[in-house]
Amino acid sequence: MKLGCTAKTAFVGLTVMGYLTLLGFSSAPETPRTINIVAKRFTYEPDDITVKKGEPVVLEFTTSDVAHGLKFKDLNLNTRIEKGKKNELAFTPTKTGDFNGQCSVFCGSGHGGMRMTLHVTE
Ligand SMILES: [Cu+2]
Repeated sequence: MKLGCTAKTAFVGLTVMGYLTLLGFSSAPETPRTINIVAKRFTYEPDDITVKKGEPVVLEFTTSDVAHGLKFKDLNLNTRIEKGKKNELAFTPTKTGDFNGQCSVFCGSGHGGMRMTLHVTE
């Protein structure tokens, strides 16, 4: 039957897409990539991340001690990292380069040195 055949083809297609996704190939570039980052006095783990220009990304922050923040002045991004919750910063980089981020919520003596580097590649 024609309809059944189409359904089967669609199913096989979806299955192949599933495998490709598992292998790290995504057929849906609009699905944001998630990077988990843990903030603590006075660092981020990781503190050096690389993303691609035009690729939507979600930075998912948690703090393991007090509230922190993260600000990329040159990218006009700023977020608070509150205790006991996941703090998401979603964006799509539109320019390449190396960007310096720093904690934007006063968190103690090392606050001024709490930094992160974001690399945006082509
Ligand atoms: Cu701070």
